[in-house]
Formats: sequence, structure tokens, C-alpha cells
Amino acid sequence: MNDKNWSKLWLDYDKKLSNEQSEDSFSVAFDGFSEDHRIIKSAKNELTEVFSKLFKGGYTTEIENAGKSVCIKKTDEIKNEGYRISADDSKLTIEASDENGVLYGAFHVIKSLLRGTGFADIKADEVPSNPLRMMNHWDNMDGSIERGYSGRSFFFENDNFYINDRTRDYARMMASIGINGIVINNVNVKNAASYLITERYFDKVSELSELFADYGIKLYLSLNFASPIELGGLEVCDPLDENVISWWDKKFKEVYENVPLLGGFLVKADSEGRPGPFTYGRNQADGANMLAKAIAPYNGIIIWRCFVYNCTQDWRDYKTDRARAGYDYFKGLDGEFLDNVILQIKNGPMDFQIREPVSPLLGGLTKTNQMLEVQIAQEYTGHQIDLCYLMPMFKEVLDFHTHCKSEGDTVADVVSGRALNNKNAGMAAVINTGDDANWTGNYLAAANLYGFGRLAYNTELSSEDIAREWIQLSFDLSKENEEKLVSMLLRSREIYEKYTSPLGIGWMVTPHEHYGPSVDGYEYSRWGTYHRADHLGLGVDRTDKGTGYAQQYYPENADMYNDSDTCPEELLLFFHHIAYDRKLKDGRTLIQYIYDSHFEGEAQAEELYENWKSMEKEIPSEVFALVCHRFEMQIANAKEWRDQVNSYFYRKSGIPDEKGRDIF
Ligand code: GCW
Repeated sequence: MNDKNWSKLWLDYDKKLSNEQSEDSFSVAFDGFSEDHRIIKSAKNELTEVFSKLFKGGYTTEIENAGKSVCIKKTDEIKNEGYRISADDSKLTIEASDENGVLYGAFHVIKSLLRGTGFADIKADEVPSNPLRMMNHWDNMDGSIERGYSGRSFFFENDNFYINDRTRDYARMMASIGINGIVINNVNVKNAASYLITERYFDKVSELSELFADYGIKLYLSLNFASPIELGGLEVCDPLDENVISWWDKKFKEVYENVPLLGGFLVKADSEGRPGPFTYGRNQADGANMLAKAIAPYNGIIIWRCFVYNCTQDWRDYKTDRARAGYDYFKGLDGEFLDNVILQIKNGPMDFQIREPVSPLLGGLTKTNQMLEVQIAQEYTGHQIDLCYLMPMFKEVLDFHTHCKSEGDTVADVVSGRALNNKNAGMAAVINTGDDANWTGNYLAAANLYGFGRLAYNTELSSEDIAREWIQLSFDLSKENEEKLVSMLLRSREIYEKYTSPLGIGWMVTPHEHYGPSVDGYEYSRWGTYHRADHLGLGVDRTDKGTGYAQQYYPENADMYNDSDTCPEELLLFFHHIAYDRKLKDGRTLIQYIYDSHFEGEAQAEELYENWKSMEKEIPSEVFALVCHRFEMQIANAKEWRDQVNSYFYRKSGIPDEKGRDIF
């Protein structure tokens, strides 16, 4: 097969269209949209580039005589950022009410053509599920990436910016999956000399915001809550202090004078060493609202993260529970945040584990704008070495019934703004990209990049359809291999879960690095472990008799989780301390389940590799080789997890494996 240009990922027009040309000429015409608009220009450029490869008759301004014409028409009845497409043999119409809708419609046409759909068969009627669809980079100004597994930053190096063709390709790719907001720097904002809200960076930030704007994307920045101290020389950053308030007023004025297109800021406060309002006895709403007031004149928004917890808690106390923190800190403030504040809530109450319950804050808040945060950077899910397609997990989160309303109560309803009737809402992902030529290190991890955007735009899509779309845009596979790869992706999360931490307990991972097993590994101190295993059993009692975390949900869910008989089994150890000899639903004991799932998970990781190897002929050689290498590492990792977890629990429980397998 032709070598694909992986730096273009799913937008490799050369590769995909080389065999499908016709003699037609083509035209692109506008009705109601200005051709001079920056986003319309981008849409036109993309269409023209693709059509000039497909239709050898070339571009013509004579619409009537064009073999293929595209008409882009303004129709107010379509919702913001939505589009409708209809076509016959010679004419295709994209309707939209705004420019982003046009651009998304254009990419829909292009992706359909790339996937082999005939011109006349392209049809669509789409409106985005979520108003905000964002990527969060954890890129540092020195070029490193916190939790980055694909090389270094493609935005920054040595405290300087890169803005080049790759940046433009990145923006094009993001637009092609419906992303409309990007935070370019890490939420851990350190080293005042490189804060992006200073004169030193205004030109570059502005240039990048302009480039993003060509693709309907707003640029956002992370900021350090203590900037008034670190940049302004003030003694405090107390959100109720007059000097602090006026410092931020001036700062945002200066920022917006220089970067008028800025969307706003993302803030991590009072978390893992970051400064915040707690230092001054203030609450999270005091902090967020102070910034929100200062940014309001510029229509900016403040995205305030709910990942607030005390990482030095003494976990030996059985009532202490990190999982409670988000709800404990924020529920009481429901309704107190200004309208240009959005609370960004991680999908689970802990931290992006392979299995967690949905955060009780999602829908638990009913008078506050909220956004779902997920992570496609595979911090706890295999570092883009192990295959772990995350859309099935995200779908579970979106489909979860919070019971905040009788109808429209799923997480998808809440974060889209439908349930609570608000516009400042949506989804964000901690992104998995870097400066590796293929963007995501492991070629197959691009499925998560593509998938997140698609899902944020349309939460109704299935994990399977998204996987198939991505595969068709990325590879040239026979139907049989396409199905094989779809199924590999769909199984991969469950496989990873099986050989790592069982039944929702999470963690047991090397502290700080978060790859590979360390059953007792505990991040922040010598105190305790997250799993609370003893010689009788394992798991955290989060019921009303334990930490009381289960009671943070609405009664329907609280009752379900509180009772170990009704608690979904995949979360059993998250909510309950269970004896090793307790029988699970299928009759196996807990300890036997742990042994079996670890053997099975490792064996299935080997199966994934076998499946991959069987597709060699249809995969470009460098892609094949790199992914083989990752699978080899994955298998080694799975073996290590299997052996460490099994032997740990064998030694704790003293109960041997019924099947007599080697447990080292
Ligand atoms: O999971 C933790 C990560 C930190 C990260 C933090 C967060 C950016 O280990 O690296 O910091 O989450 O979400 O703020």
C-alpha cells in the first residue's frame, strides 16, 4: 500500500484520494456567507484542495457548468455549529447558520469522500451535543509535557513558542472533529518568568489565537492563582482583597488588549500544591467569581477545576476518603458561581482510573455550569504503550443516570446544558499528543484523539462507529481486517482492566510514574494504600457505615451502591470491603476472580498482538513495527501486573488458585 503521511493523521488527502479521480470540473459557491470570513476561507481551502485531487477538470467559477458544485448556504433554522448536507450527482449543498457549521459540514463532506462515499450519497443533519468541546494540553513552557507519552510539546520549547505548519495541521485536525476550544498550557502553571499572561508572550499568544480562529477554535490559557504575588509583587492573592481584585482587573484588560480573541482561562487551585483561595479562608466560589468578574467585560469565561483535594491526607483513618473531596468542597456552593464560570469535573471522583464510578458532582450540582473532564492522555491507562481505546468508558460515563431530574438526567444531558438549560457547558479532554511525527506515539492511540472530538460533538455516536470511522480514515484494510481492528479497539479497555486493578479498586500502580504495578504504591506519603487489603478481604467501605461517599449520590444511586448485592460488580471494591471467599454473581469467589481475570487479561493482551500480527500485509511497515514493539511492551507489562497482583493477594489471603496455576 501507499505510504501514508501520518503527520496528517485522518486528513491525509494525497494518500486517500489518489485512485479515485474523475474528469469533472468543480466549483464552490456561497449564498449568505461572506467568502472573506476567515473560517469560510478555511472551509473553502479544504474543499478546494480535496476536489482538485479528485476532479481533474479543475476549479471553475461557472457554477452552472461545473461537473461538481458545492453550494454553501446560510439557513437560520439550523442550530449553532450544526449543518445539513444534501447532494445529487452534480450538486452538493451544505447548509448552516454560522461559520463553524460550514467548516464542520465541509469536513464532513471531505471525510465522507476519504472513506469512499460517493459524492451523491453524502447526507447529514447534525447539531453538536455540547456547546464547548475542548482539548486541554498539559504542556509546559520548557517543552516537556506533564503526562505526555508522544514526545515533547509542539507548542513550546525552552520557554518559546513554535507556530508553524504543524500548528496549522493541528488546528485543521481539531476542527475536523469539532473541537472549538483549546487550552494550550498545563494547569500546573509554574515558573513566573514564563507565565503566558505577560508582555513577553502576548504577540505569540495572539498569533496562535488568530491561527486557531481560522478554524473556529478559541484559545484558552491556564493561569496561576498566585499571579498577583508572583508577577505583581503583592503580598497576597486573597480573592477578596481590593488590591488583588484591581490587579486582576488591570491584568485582564492588558491581556485582552493584546489578545482580543482569547476565550478565557482554566484554573487549578488548591490542588496538589497549587495556590488557591483556601489559603485565605475563602472558598472556591470566592476564587472563581473574582476572576470571572474581572474577565466579564471581555466576554471571557473562567473554567474552574473541581479536582480539589488534600493530597497529604492521612489515609490510615478509615473515615478519610479522597473520593469525597470534590463533592464536599463544591456541593455547598451550588448556585454561587457567576454565569461565566464553568466547573470542570473529572469523570470520576478520584483520578482517571481504568474504572471509577461517575463523579457525584455531575448532576449533583443543579444550579452551576458544569463540564466533564476526561483524559485521553493514557496516564493510568497504559501510557500509549498498552492499547486502550477509551470511548467505551466515556460512553458509560455519558449514559449514566444521575437522577438529578426525572427526564434528561444522564451525564450527557447535564454536561450538554440540556438538563439545566445552560449554555456554558460541555466536554474537555486532557490531550494525548506531542511532537512525535504521528502525534500520539502509538499509532493506535490516535483513535482516542479522533474519538473524543467525535463523541463531544455527538454523544449519541457508538464507540464502534467512531472506531470504524477512524480506521477507515487511517488505514486501507480489507473488511475482515477492519472488523478485526474494530474489535481489538473495543475489547482493549476491558483487557487492560483485567490485568491491572480489579473491580473498581483502581491504583496499585507505581507512584508518580503511573505505569506498571505497585500494589501498595501510594502517591503522596508513607501512609496507607488505596486498596485497604487485609488478610480477610479487600476494598474500601464507602457505604453509610464507611466513608459515606455513596451517600453523595441521589438516593436511587446511593442505595444501589450502598448495598453490596446491588452494587454493580465492576465497582464492587470501590464501594465495599469484600471478603476473599465471598461469592460473586457467577459463583466464583473474589480471590478466584482476581486470579482468573489477571491470567485472562494477560492472555488476551497476547491475543491482541496476534490479531495485529495477522494484519501485517495491510499495514504500512513502519506502523506495523512500532505497534508490534508496543504490544511486546504491553505483554511484558501485563505479565508483571498479573504476577504481582496475584502473588500479593495469594500471600495476603493464603487461598491458593483453584486451577493450580503458577503464582509467583
Ligand atoms: O492525575 C493527576 C496527575 C497530575 C495532574 C493532576 C491534575 C496536571 O497525576 O499530573 O496535574 O492529576 O489533573 O491536575
